Amino acid sequence: MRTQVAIVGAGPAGLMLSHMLHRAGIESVVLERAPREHVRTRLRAGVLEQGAIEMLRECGLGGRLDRLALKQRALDFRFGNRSRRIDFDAEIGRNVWVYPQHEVVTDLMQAREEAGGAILYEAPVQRIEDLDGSRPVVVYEEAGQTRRLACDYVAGCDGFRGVSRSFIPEDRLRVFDRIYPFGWLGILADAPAATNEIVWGCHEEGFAMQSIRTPAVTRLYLQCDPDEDPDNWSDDRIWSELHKRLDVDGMPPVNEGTITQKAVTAMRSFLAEPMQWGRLFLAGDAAHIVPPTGAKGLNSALADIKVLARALVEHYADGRDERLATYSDTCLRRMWLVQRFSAGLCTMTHQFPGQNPFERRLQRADLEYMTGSRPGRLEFSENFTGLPVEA
Ligand code: FAS
Ligand code: PHB
Repeated sequence: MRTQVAIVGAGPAGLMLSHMLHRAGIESVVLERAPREHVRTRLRAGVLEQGAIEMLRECGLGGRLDRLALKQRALDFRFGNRSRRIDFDAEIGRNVWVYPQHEVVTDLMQAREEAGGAILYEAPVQRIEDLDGSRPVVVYEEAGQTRRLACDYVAGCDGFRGVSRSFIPEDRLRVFDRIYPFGWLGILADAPAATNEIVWGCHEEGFAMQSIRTPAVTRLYLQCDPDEDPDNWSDDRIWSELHKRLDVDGMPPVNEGTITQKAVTAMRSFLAEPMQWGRLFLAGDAAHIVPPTGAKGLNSALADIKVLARALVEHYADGRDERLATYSDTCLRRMWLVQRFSAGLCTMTHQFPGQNPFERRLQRADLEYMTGSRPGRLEFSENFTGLPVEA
């Protein structure tokens, strides 16, 4: 089989690239290891930056998004028994929207299927050959048979545990990694959120968050041990910790409801350089991971795809390859700023084992400055609502 762009992985990065290339008349084939419904229903990110919302709308994917996405005008920080809001509208005039990742994936799958897009599920990629030539070949398995897909370019959109990154020679690949000594216990509860805003509890007992999925479903997180077993957390224990870490005088307490989903997510900062090798281009979690604190995982994947799609369109439409040649530099310049923001927020808002009183007071001073000063509120708002994709 042959195509112009072979895409490994049908997560948001892979599907978005396939959609954008199709709109420019460029052929692609998406090869996905997992079954379709597994990919579509995975619960992950919840927040889209303004740039991601605009990108989805510009690509004709604004339909359900404009009906279901919940615009967020502020983020409410809770510490020292007080609520301190950072108002994005007032600080920067840009926003984020709550629109869960599985909805984005559903919209992308529907768009590709309506357009007759080639997405092969349960078709794991085993290896990629001839990346340094002009005709790479992606070798994958389908229905027990080994098959070969010849192409012009390969987009490695296969996530952190994918295979694409391994085809950059080990002596040329540099990885930067930090593993945090905590994770998040994430729950879904059948209850409207107590306030219509994302709330962060920066408490001495640990971080907590109230986010939203729909007007009737709340997404809540609790800092926990990285290898925590969700079954160790009874519903009573969960609600007791959420009240302790999020409730403050003068604000509605956390709204309890039936817990319908519990899972623990580990925390990591990871970045691989370069993000391209020969005719292979890495995008999204295949190249970088951030702790979910700053809500940057999904948004960074879409930002990479905006750069890669534009570069491939310029190649096929005008024969111009400058953007392909500088793809990695363009994405890494932005990704290091995203890593800085995500790691800094994680460090500022979470409790670290063995932290001494001086370090705890520095954390509190950081929170006071970020929420209590105009420069602090502006810097948070600029990063949280999304940095420019290409400087
Ligand atoms: P993905 O991992 O989504 O997709 C990669 C795809 O490639 C998968 O479907 C996989 O099956 C496929 N694949 C892998 N190997 C393959 C092979 N050999 N052949 C073919 N296909 C292969 N981000 C946030 O912003 N906020 C959050 O709250 C948040 N929570 C998260 C919770 C969890 C448990 C996880 C794992 C991630 C979370 N993230 C969060 C980050 C997440 O949203 C990612 O950033 C986002 O899925 C990145 O999208 P992709 O790069 O497309 O990678
Ligand atoms: C989420 O809703 O999953 C979410 C919201 C805000 C964050 C991180 C995650 O900062």
